[in-house]
Amino acid sequence: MGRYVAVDLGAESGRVQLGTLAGGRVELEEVHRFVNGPLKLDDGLHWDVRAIHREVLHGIAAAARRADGPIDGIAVDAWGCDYGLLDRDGKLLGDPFHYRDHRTDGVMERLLEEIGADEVYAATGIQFMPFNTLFQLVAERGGARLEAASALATIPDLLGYWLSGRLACERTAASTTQLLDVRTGEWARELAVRAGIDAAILPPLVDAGTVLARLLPEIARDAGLEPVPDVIAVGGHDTASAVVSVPARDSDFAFLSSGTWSLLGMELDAPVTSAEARSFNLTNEGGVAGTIRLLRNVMGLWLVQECRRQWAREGADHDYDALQRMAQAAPLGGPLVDPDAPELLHPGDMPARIAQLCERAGQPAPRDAGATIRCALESLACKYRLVLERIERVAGRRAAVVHVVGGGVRNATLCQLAADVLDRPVHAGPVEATALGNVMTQALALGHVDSLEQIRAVVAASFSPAVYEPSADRAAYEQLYARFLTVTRLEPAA
Ligand code: LRH
Repeated sequence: MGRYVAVDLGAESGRVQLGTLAGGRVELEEVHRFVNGPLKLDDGLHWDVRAIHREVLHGIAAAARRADGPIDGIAVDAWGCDYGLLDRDGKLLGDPFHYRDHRTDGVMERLLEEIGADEVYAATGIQFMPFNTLFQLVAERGGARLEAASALATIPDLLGYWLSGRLACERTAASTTQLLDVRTGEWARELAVRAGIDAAILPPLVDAGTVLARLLPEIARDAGLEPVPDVIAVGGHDTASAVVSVPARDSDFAFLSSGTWSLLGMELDAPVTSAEARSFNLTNEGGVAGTIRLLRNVMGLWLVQECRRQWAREGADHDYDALQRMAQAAPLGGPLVDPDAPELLHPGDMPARIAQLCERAGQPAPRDAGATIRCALESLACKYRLVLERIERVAGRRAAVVHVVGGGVRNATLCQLAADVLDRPVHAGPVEATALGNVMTQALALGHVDSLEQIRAVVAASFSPAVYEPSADRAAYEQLYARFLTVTRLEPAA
C-alpha cells in the first residue's frame, strides 16, 4: 500500500495527481489541473515557472486534503530540454526560455560544423534538435544570465529543488540536454568545454528512483502534511515516465507517447549510435531502470493545438473533440505534408503554414478546418510508419504491437489511422501514462514494487487499453503511404 503525489508538467497544462497503490492495482485521482503556455517577454518566449511552482503547491495541498492516509512521496516530471539557471545563492536567474523560441535558429548547424556532428552523436546518442539544452546554452553563451549562473536545473529538477532544497539532475532529464555521455551515464564534460559551456554548472547526477530529501518543512506545514513525505526523483523527463507505464506484457512492442509531441520508438537495453542510427537521426534517450528509448520525435498533436489556437484567434472556437469529428468526416486521401518540416516548429498561423507546404509540393491546400486536421493526422500516421520502420531496422527486430499512451489516446481518429498505416494493432491507453509512471517509480524508490516488469504488470491489471485493428483495405493505406513518400521526398528505411 502506498500513496504518492505525481506532479506532471506539460507544455499545455500541469496536473497534480494522487496515486494509490493497493492490492496489485494502481489508481489515480486528479486533484489539481492548471493551464500552461508560453510567456511572451521582450526577449522572446519563456515559461512562467514561478507561477507553475505556485500551482504545484496548490496541488500538493489539494492532494493532502483528499488523501485518506499519509502520503509517502512526491515527484515531478516535465517536458524535456528546457532549464532554469541558478546563481550562487540558488536564486533563479530570469524566466526559463521556451524551447520553441527563435533564439536557437541556426545555432545547432554552426556548433556542429565547429565541433563535429559525428563526435557529438557518438558521445550522446541524442538526435539533433535545435532546442536541445546544449544548443540553447550555446545560444546564450556570453550573456549575462549564463555568466552569472552557478547551476543548471532542468524543469523537473528545478521544481524538485524548490520542494526538497536539494538540487540534483536526474539522469533521464539529463539525457535530454545532449550533454550526458550515453556510454558512461556521466556528464560529457569534454563536450561541454568544447561547446564553450562551463561544465561546473552541471549538477550532480542521480538515477530515477532516488529519494532526494524530505519535503521542506514549511511546505509540508502549509499543506497540512504530517508525516512529511519524501521528495523523489522519478523519470523527470515526461517521456521516460510515460514509457514506464506502457502496459506491455513482453518486450515485443513499440511505444508512441502521444501528446504535444509524438515520441515513437522501442525500448532497448543498450544504446545504438551506428552510422545508420545517426543518418536516421534517432535518439537514445535514457530511461528508468537503465533502459534506453530508441525513438524519434515526430511533431505530434502540436499541429492540431496550434491550428485550434489560430482558428480561435479568428473567432472560431472548436474544442478538440469537435476538431476530431470534423477530421473524421473529411475524406481519406487529401494532401499530405512532412509533419516535421521546420516551418511547423514555432508558434504561428499553422493552418496557413500547412496550406503553404501542401501547395509547395504541388497539392491543393486543404479546403476547410476538417480537411486541415485530416491532413495533419494522416501525415502524422504516415510519418509514424517511416520512423517505425527505421527504428525496427536499427533495433534489428519487429514490434508486434504499438502501445499508444498519453493524451493522444483520446484521438481515436489518429489511433485508427496509426493502426491502418502501420498495419499492426494499436493498443491505446492509459491516457495518464506519465503520471502513472511517475507514481510507480516512486513506489519503486520506496520498495513498494521491485522492478519495471512488476510496474507494467500492475498498470496492465489496472487499465485495459482500447484496441484498434488495422483496416483490411491494405491497398488504400499502402497508396496513402506511397503518396506521402512522393510528396515529402522522404526515403523509406529499406
Ligand atoms: C515531450 C517532450 C519531448 C521533448 C520535448 C521538448 O513532452 O518532453 O520528449 O523532446 O518535450
